[in-house]
Amino acid sequence: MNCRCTIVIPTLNERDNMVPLLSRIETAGIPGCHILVVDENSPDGTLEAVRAYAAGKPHIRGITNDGIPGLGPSIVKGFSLADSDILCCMDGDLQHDVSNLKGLIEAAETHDLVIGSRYVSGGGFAERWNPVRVIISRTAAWLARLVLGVRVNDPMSGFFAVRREAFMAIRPQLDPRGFKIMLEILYLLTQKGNYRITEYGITFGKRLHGQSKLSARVMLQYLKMLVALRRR
Ligand SMILES: Nc1nc2c(ncn2[C@@H]2O[C@H](COP(=O)(O)OP(=O)(O)OP(=O)(O)O)[C@@H](O)[C@H]2O)c(=O)[nH]1
Ligand SMILES: [Mg+2]
Repeated sequence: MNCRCTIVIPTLNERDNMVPLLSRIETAGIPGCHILVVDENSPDGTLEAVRAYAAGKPHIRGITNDGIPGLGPSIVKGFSLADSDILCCMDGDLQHDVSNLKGLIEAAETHDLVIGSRYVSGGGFAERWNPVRVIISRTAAWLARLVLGVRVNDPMSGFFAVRREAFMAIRPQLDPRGFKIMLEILYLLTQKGNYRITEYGITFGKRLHGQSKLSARVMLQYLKMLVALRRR
């Protein structure tokens, strides 16, 4: 998979979102772009839908996460398999707007980490978000800044691009069970210093099909991750 950019899409029960997402990415006009879907054994047939769509398209692949289960390990697995210069991650639920993809990837030509951000100029929400979710998101971001000292507006983002060289430099230090992998990458690159990090405005959409995986357990995992990272 030697190409300029690989877009890694972690999935858990996203069958109905996959064909619209893959076809939107294909028509977005991103040169030399490959897509790698890393599925968590979804019982709803997500992987089958991806493979059916990808038939005869060598630039699209769907694999199963057969290692440590979870979102973070799936992304790390996808990034580790891709040998493109730029590694990009986006959700499989259509909440990440494909029209932001080209700009995000282009910004990674001159930066080591580009964070798709809802809270910088050009970023925002496609429609009014549930106020409880806004409070959870803002609090989680504030905690990341407080505990880890990261100076970015949207440290929780799952829409980002990282240069492979930078990813490989911190790969041995990543917690294989890691949860908010972008935040972990950001923290490790910041600790090392000398990496070019920027935020790029993205529009965050509403989930159309399938269910959110955000739960009290996920929030607790996040708090544990902040403490574990800080202790390292
Ligand atoms: N491979 C893998 N993918 C996952 C796992 N959990 C969630 N995902 C995928 O990761 C992406 C983000 O998960 P979401 O549940 O949408 O999380 P979110 O966007 O923070 O929450 P919502 O705004 O409520 O949708 C989606 O593409 C999910 O299908 C997992 O354990 N393994
Ligand atoms: Mg989502």
